[in-house]
Amino acid sequence: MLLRGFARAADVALLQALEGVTAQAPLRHLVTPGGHTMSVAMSNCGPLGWVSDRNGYRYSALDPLSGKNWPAMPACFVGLAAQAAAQAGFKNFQPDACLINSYQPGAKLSVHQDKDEKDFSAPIVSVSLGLPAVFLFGSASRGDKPQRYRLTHGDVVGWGGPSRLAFHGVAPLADGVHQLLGRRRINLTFRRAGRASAAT
Ligand code: MD3
Ligand code: FE
Repeated sequence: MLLRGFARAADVALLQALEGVTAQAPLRHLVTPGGHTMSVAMSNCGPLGWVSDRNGYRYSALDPLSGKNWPAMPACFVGLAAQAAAQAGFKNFQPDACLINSYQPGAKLSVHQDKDEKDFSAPIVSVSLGLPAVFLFGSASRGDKPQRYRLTHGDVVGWGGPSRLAFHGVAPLADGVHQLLGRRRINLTFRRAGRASAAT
């Protein structure tokens, strides 16, 4: 479900909270198991963070750069993710991981599935900030031609049910200047990476 502009009213608060997070856990370019350095810079907040290195992809409670826990998820992040999930029909979404993706012009994310989480019944909620991106949304099989969506500042998307394991990616970011973020796009993806939370 695409919620156009859902995060717009909170943009300044989100970016301010993000600065606090990246001051503790800086954005960095991870290396894939195949030895390629990713063009997207990443960090995390919350109990679990997604990491990649020569040994594989996984979620870790510790930031490999600092050896310490990832910073806590700011309250404005959690609130927005839960509100968006509810709007998309997922009650009680309690994310335990927030991956922060930072794109500069030319950065891209090749088509992939998100399969490193334990709980596929939970949705993924993504928040786009800054420069617009072309999001590629495929089906459950890699070969199908993906649909293209332009995601702009403040757009929020909830992916659940049959979409949860869809192939997806981001086309190389076109250059531009955004009023708040300059030559940059930030995407926050909220996930349930560990085991399912108890129903309430
Ligand atoms: C659809 N990020 O971090 S967010 C990723 O814009 C990722 O940075 C992209 O793909 C970005 O893994 C897209 C939207 C998204 C995230 C997870 C999904 C879409 C998804 C999982 C399943 C289906
Ligand atoms: Fe993904």
